[in-house]
Amino acid sequence: MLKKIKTVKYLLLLNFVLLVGYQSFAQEHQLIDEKATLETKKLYQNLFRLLDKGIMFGHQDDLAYGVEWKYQEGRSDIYDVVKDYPAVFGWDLGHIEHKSKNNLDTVPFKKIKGYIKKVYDHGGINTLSWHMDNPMTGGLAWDNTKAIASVLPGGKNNKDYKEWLKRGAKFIKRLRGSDGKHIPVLLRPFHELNGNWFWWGKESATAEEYINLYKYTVDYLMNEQHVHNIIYIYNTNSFNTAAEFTERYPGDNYADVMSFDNYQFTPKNANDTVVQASLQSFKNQINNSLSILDSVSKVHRKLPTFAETGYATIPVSNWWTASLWDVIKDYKLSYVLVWRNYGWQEKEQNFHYYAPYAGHLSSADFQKFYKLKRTLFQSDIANENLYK
Ligand code: BMA
Repeated sequence: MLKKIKTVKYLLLLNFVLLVGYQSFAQEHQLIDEKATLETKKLYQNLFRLLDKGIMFGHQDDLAYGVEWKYQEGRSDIYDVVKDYPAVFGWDLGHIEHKSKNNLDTVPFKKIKGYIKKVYDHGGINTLSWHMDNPMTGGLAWDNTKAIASVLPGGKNNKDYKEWLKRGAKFIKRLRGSDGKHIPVLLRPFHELNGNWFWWGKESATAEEYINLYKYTVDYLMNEQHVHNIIYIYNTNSFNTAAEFTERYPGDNYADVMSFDNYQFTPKNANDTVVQASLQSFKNQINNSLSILDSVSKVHRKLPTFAETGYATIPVSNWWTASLWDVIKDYKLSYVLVWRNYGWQEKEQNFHYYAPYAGHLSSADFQKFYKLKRTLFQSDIANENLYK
């Protein structure tokens, strides 16, 4: 009798242990790359954890240059305004496919590598986009001549395309922190997929072609080039419905993060009424997109993020708190990233920047944005041990 009770007790305990074990396993967020490095897996888990804490702020090319300066050690337009760095840093791989020394925006890859290391050493996050040239014509990414069929197996550019991917893979694999570990990066291949401006865009590819390109690329990086420090981001441009957002989704085995890009625009010399209307329509649009992203990413158990946004030259002084924050604050988002602070563009005869710099008309409001409890900058995440 006693023996029987002991066996029952033992079985109950075993059941309990298995159940708890299973639950914690089920709660783990699995990367698509089963062989991802430990640091990459940890980062992914921690990014989900941070959703409860707030939204990280990101800036493209932040450490490389800003409005009216270039390559000054430790400088950042964001730092100049709030005495803190962004939490997320974006970099672009465009032209790595040609083994170029510099990326498409003339930033040396050697420098990018150094910045990525610095960010990682300080506990920050790096994300990569890749404005890859058109493999059919050799033109820029914006040359939307059809090209996808030519790079897939059987196509005449398949061999060259594999070589291009190999060059990107080499760069990513060689990213190491001071601790000697491979630095995990969030890669956003073939971004703004439903726009019509890139050769992988909606105008130049069927949904099937896009999905094949995306899958082929991920498989090649992961299984042929053995790159295991990548978290993959699925990224659209603006959309209105969930069906539109997921039309070209490659599937749960091919993306870790779901995201979109969406900017605010106002026509040149717009009067106040036009500006106000555009602020409102931006908010409505983003609100709708975020609520779709929120529910779709939950269903697919993927990390939601707002991969690119901004308002060129930020001509509205309270844009950060009254427009951007006001619309994103109600959502759980990993980060929001604004595009690069290039400065004066000679050819276009206009300024090109999306973050404030010291003395900019929106910098006081950006300081307010910085002080909000749920906006996260480098100092907020440095102690979060995101890679452990
Ligand atoms: C665009 C602009 C371009 C740049 C490209 C890739 O939005 O900033 O000047 O070449 O991104 O960074």
